[in-house]
Amino acid sequence: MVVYKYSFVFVFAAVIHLSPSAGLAPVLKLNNGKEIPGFGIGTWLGTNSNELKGDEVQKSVEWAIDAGYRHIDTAAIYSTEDQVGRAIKKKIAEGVVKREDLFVTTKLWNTNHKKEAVLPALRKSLKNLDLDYVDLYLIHWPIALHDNASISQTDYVETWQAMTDVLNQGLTKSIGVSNFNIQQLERLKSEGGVTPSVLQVEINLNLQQPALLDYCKAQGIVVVAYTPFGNLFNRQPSAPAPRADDQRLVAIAQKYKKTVPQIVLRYLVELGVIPIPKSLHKDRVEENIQIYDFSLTPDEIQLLKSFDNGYRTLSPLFWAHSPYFPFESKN
Ligand code: 1BO
Repeated sequence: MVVYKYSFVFVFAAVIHLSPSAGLAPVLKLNNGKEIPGFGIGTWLGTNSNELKGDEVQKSVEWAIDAGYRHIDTAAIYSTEDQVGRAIKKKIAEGVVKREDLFVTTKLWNTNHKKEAVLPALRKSLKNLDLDYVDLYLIHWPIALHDNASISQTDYVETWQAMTDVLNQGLTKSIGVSNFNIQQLERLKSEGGVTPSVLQVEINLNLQQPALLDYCKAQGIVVVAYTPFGNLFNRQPSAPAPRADDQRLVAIAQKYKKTVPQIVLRYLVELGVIPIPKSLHKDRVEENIQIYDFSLTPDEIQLLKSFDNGYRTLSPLFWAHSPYFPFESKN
């Protein structure tokens, strides 16, 4: 599904970067013929983050666009859509990019799964973003909630049908889902009529999800990887190895004159998924996307593969009694 073969990715990436509007990452083709940049900036500050402060997300998106990112990920629940919108507006006004150069994703929150709630929720996100359309609209979770946060029995197939309606109205160019499992994707295909273009899930060294990736590849569904660093920075101290100071990873990083996070991001790109790392630090935003001038050897890939042990950093067990909970009910 990768449009440009790795053998000339370096040359291609270098060439397209000469044009100010083109991005640094090669693009992948979606199952509806549209293109998605193969690397993005995330704007979810995580479950442990404090309240959003000032314009820190806006700044990170501005740095990202300047550094060659063309794919921006947000969601209604992140409360970052307005900052993403302001960053986009600023970079368009400065002439760095045009709207059509950017790929913007947002997501439907769980309290808006009833079919009549989907269109108003998307309109609200568009208003927050100050955009006429998004490139991708995702159902954030297969789990539906009532406004008081209790579990609702609304079936995600009903939600998916409303997603196809907003697609047909042109308010989004593509639709997809996040945090769905294989059985749930199968149901969308057989009962929902339209195969999602994208699945966004947690993918990192501890959670590589090979069966899910094989399934998506066979179905032509592009996979976007959130939390790409997993536990590299000791996010959950009890979580399994590796950490960023793991000597095996440090040795690979030194060999390519890269950092350990860059090695991990390169590995994810070679797995065929689209990482969306977030950072509020300018140097890291810039560094993260600099992964298109080297590739890993089969032995290095084997080592990175060996860290997969199915460990999730995000498993919202407080929703485990939903009939649509997508994960194992124990971590
Ligand atoms: C609750 C947010 C999970 C990652 O999108």
